[in-house]
Amino acid sequence: MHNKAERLKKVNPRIVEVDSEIAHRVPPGQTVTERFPILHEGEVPHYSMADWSLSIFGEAENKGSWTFDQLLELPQTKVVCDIHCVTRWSKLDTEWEGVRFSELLARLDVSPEARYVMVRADQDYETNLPIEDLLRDDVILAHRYDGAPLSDKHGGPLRLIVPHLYFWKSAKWITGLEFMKEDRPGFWERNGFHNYADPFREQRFSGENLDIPEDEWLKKEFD
Ligand SMILES: Nc1nc2c(c(=O)[nH]1)N[C@H]1C(S)=C(S)[C@@H](COP(=O)(O)O)O[C@H]1N2
Ligand SMILES: [Mo]
Repeated sequence: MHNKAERLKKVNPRIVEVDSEIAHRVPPGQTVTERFPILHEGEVPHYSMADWSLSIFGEAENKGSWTFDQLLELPQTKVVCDIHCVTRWSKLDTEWEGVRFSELLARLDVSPEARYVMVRADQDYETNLPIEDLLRDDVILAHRYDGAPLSDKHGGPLRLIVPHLYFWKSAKWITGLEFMKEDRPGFWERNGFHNYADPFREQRFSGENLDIPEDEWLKKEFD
């Protein structure tokens, strides 16, 4: 671990060696960075807020859509959490603000038979999660990061934050929530990644390990 951090530090001076008291917060195989990598499929979308909405599909009585202002009228929550990307970077103590998924769910009258959600997002991105996981207190639809409106690159105007799973489950640029009785794999889940994605159990892949070099994320864009 020490050697790996030393090696990566030569490439990127802002890799952090964590104190032993907080080492338990870093999942196996992860390196902590102070920077904020920017990772996604496709181009960064730009929206006109007058046209933007979040749509509800599937097993819910209250289908239809929510404007940004309607979401802002719901109770707002701040979450400070660690995030872990499957490409092996983690970032500690990130601060987000938005609406708890549970607050929105309470207003949707979802069928008791619905147990999964497909989170739909731009650009042609989707990811699946059990509703049970989304009901945790620290799962939010975030529109602010680090005290400022969420930037386009990091998923603005609205992204999901699911701290306890690998960060690909935290879809940026969300456009809809589909409530489902049966589970169905999302974009990365169809492409070799684990269906559930617990970083502390290193649930990176569903079958054969995919060969992701440990420093691949260092070649991407950062804030
Ligand atoms: N819409 C969308 N959301 C996405 C992705 C994507 O490709 N498209 N990539 C995921 C992955 S793999 C990661 S690590 C995080 C990266 O978020 P960040 O760019 O804010 O660090 O977004 C996740 N959400
Ligand atoms: Mo990722």
